[in-house]
Amino acid sequence: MIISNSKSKAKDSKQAKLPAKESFSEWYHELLMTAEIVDNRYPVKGMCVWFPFGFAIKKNVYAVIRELLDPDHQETQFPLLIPENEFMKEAQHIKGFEEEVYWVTSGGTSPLEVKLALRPTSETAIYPMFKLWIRSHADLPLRIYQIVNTFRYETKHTRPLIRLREITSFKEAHTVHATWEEAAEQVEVAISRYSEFYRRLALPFLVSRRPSWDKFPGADYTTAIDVIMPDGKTLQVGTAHHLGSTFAKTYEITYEAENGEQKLVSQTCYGISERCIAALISVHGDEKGLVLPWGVAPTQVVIVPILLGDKEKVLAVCRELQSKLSAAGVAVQLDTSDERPGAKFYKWEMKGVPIRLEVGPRDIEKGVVTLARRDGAKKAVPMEGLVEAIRKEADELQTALFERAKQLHESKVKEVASIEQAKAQTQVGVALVPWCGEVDCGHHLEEQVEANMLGEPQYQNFPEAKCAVCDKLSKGRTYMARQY
Ligand code: 5CA
Ligand code: ZN
Repeated sequence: MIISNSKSKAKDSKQAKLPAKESFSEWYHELLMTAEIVDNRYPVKGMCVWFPFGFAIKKNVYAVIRELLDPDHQETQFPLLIPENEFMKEAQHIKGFEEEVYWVTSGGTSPLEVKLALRPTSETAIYPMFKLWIRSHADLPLRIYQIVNTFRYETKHTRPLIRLREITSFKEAHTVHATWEEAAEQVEVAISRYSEFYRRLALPFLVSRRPSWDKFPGADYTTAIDVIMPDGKTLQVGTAHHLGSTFAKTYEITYEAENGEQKLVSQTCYGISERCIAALISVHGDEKGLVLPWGVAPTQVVIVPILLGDKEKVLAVCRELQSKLSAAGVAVQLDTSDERPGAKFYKWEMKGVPIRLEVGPRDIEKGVVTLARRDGAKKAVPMEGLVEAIRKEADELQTALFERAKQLHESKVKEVASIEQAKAQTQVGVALVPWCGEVDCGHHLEEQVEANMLGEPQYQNFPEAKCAVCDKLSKGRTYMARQY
């Protein structure tokens, strides 16, 4: 057991109390340490250490991403270092990342002839290779992804999992297509895979098209997924970019079409980072700690023996349950440590374990166990058919978590008509603002509302309304929020 901070010395006997979730920032930082997700004390700003327990959650979460991408993407790995000449080829891209790049300038005591960039993202590492790999239409579409660390010298306030200088778990997918339209379809596919991913985490989200001034450097357009955090600020937890042929031109990525013509490819890229874990723990967690959906919990069921009366008998029954569940593929732990049951409850609640089974002499007499779900539901369940009962509870927990999160999400999004209303609403959540789509009106909105434009909601239609700035009638809307 890792001692994560000075307070945890006392946590054996008492409930490790987190700050109220209303003080979200304090709650978040305490939770990361007390539940042993990441340790922010590493002596380089913006770089965190995964505790083994946090890493176990991350492994499960990224297994879901892999499961969703693997049917039609190939996982791969490119080098971390990018030669300056390759990095400096694409002007728009340089402009976007110039201030964020770490450079390697020497090998030992010898200055390098060509400086090497630590990838802030890997377009400029991957696309020179795509030029070599792609010859003809038969090589398309090409879809690859890698899960790697990337480095960004962020100048805004850094935060564990949210704004890092070393992003440890950057999942970046890069696809290549024969036409612009096919690439546009791929962006939709990316968004639907990400949507499924966040549904698996029981997280509601917004999908919007970023305004032109906030798109990815070098992209034709950017579609983004945002989660509303408990304090009403939004966290961008995934983006899909249509790159058009911008990089294809720069890196000369062409293919021979069926008629023998050489054509430029169209490309997309889409990414997710450990921000998904920040969203997961922030939305579902409570003052007792983490609340994890069944599918990503390192421990899905914990068995706590209530050692009264015939202790050996109780333990024997617990062990039998443990092996039964384990054989059914459930990640189960039997807690035989010598803490009191109450202390064990607190400990496993902090770890977000979805289901706790309490087994005591009286339960055994009745042929039941006491099942407590992390969202509070508690009941006696017959030992006969326990595996099925647990699966049903796991499904119900998933639904309950999603419903609770959805209610909160919906309560934080409000349609407004004016700049004043937008300003008030973005203090507590997300404002849906009528916007004619003009760039000038957009900039005016951001300045006057003092919040960011997330952009146009996707897959929704709205009736005509007056633009909050110029009064022009249009069906256009934009989400506005204070962003992490
Ligand atoms: N090459 C593209 C697609 S892979 C790209 O780099 N897109 S990005 O810049 O939008 O990054 C992808 C996602 O990574 C973002 O949507 C955001 O969720 C996450 N991200 C970006 N910067 C950071 C950071 N400093 N710390 C943690 N996550 C980050
Ligand atoms: Zn307008």
